[in-house]
Amino acid sequence: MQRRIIFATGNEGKMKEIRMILADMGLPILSMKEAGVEARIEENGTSFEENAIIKAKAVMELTGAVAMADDSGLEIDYLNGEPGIYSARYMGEDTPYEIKNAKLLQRLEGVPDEKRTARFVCAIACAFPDGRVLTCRETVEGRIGYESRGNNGFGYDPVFYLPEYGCTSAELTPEQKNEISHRGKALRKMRKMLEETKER
Ligand code: ITT
Repeated sequence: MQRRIIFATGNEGKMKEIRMILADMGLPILSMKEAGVEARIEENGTSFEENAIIKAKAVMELTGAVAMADDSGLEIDYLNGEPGIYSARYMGEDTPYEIKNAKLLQRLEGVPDEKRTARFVCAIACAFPDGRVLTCRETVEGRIGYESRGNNGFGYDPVFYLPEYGCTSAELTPEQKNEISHRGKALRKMRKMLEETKER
């Protein structure tokens, strides 16, 4: 069987970034769609790691191939970590991000700079057919801005302000975002873990 990794995500924004970040991995990275996997996986874990493992294992079991998954989200300190693991489901899965982002800005109206701290979190899980599972987690720290800005990226990027860059993550180029993002850092860490365990 040809060696490949199936990425257990239905999120096109994530998949685009994953392809760029793992471009030099040396083996094919297929989306579920490309692998012909159709699955509605219930993410009923209580942490990013648990949900990443649930998704990776489900696709590994369906295909018999090595499967990876990304579970990620935005934690806003002023909102006690909301939306967190519920980031995709916040205000409903199908609600446009212009509305979700506007709601977050409204909930932080009048909140001063120093209390607007937030981070994107990304947990990556890799599930092997022999039952082993590897996980890792990375974050990127920032603040919730005062308005939506930028057209790059996806999801909450337009309201995630990076003070060191003076812009939101939706105003970074895809290369810049992948260099510093929770997802970029976590996927590079996972690639290293795979190389170290020689399980690529
Ligand atoms: P899959 O489970 O199919 O991968 P999903 O979108 O449901 O897709 P998650 O459950 O991991 O994935 O939810 C992640 C959500 O967190 C995502 O939908 C965005 O709302 C947000 N998010 C994660 N990473 C982000 C990023 O880099 N930029 C903007 N928003 C992000």
